[in-house]
Amino acid sequence: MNFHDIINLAGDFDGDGRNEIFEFATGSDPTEIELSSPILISFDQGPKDILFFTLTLILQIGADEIDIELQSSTDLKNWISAESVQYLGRINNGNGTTSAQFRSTSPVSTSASQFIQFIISEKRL
Ligand SMILES: [Ca+2]
Ligand SMILES: [Ca+2]
Repeated sequence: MNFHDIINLAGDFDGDGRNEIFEFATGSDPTEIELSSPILISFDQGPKDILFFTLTLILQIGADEIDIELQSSTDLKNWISAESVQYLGRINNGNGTTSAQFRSTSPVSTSASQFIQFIISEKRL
């Protein structure tokens, strides 16, 4: 970000480790250091007390210029589109953001190591 309204999406004006496109996508302030994470990790209890890995990502409502892709990997080298992750829906947080929830389709107890990453990019028109 600079003072001429030309934004470098890869820049990090406030130095909090979140670049400008990430700040925009998650609804955080690009001029203030954030202390809370927009990504929450938990476990969701399914049928028969089976646990599933669950991710919640806070997103800015109306950030339609952004594409978000979910990818998974078992080795942190090879990433594929995350078909093993199910989108559960969104909850409106009442502050201009929503919490999008995703759940692994593999129970924790039967899963090998699984890594998830979000790819946030500018939508190509
Ligand atoms: Ca930042
Ligand atoms: Ca910030």
